[in-house]
Amino acid sequence: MKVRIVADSSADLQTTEDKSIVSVPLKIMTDNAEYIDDEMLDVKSMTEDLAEYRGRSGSACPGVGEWMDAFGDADWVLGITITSNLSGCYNSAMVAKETYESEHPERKVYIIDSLSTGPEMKIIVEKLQALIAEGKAFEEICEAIEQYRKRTFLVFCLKSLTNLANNGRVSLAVAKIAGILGIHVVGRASEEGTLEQKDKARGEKKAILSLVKNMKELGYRGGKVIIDHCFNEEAALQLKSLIRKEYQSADVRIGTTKGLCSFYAERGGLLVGFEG
Ligand code: X90
Repeated sequence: MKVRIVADSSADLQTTEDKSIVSVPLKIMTDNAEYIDDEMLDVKSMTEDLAEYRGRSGSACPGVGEWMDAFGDADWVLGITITSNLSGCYNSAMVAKETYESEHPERKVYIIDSLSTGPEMKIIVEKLQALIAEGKAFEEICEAIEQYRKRTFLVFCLKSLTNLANNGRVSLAVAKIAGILGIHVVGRASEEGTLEQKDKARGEKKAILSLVKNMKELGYRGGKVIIDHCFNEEAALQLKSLIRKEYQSADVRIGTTKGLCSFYAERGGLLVGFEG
């Protein structure tokens, strides 16, 4: 029995050696270059290129064929995508599911629309791994993960929303706030899976305090936290120590954004997935 977790690359995960997790890359494009968000991508040099670049840029989700390839020959596929409200990933994964199941009637695919991205997807993937390890049946896993997702959340802090605004993923009004020097936009993934601005903070210190406040408002009481940063380890460490000051035994881990989230969160951005 082969079980596989498949996540698009906005989850900031990489394909594992045993292929128990497979990452399906999105692409980032400019007029001069195309960056494939896989393990070969040099995220640092992409971010540096983009900081210099003044032309159009955008992203593209994987197609049905790429999802099918990622499913491989698994008996059970548990897939997870970035929010369907900002990307076509979920739609193409669902078409792949239909095709895969009709070609192999004995195999099963479940696709989760995370209504989020980055570290919240990581937290859901970890829960999937635990459910699989417990030896649960396919339907039990699907049911349990739907329950679990009700109490996972994503908050973020961004210094620039230029790429989000240029690609129509956030309103120009919100993007302009972040354009003011030193202002950080603090927000969350809304229940509909869109960017919801919650606060604007002058300076990083205030932004980090606001992140903690927003986490608590969403019911954070010391559960698991994953912080993915875009070249801002210092802020991630500050946030971690602030959380640990109040919740000494909390499992708080720090990771880095891969290509897609680095493109949209931009340098300095923090994405925080957690259990509420
Ligand atoms: O299909 C595509 O081309 C991908 C488009 C993705 C657009 C949004 C990416 C957001 C990345 C930014 C901050 C967190 C936002 C959370 C909203 C649910 C990260």
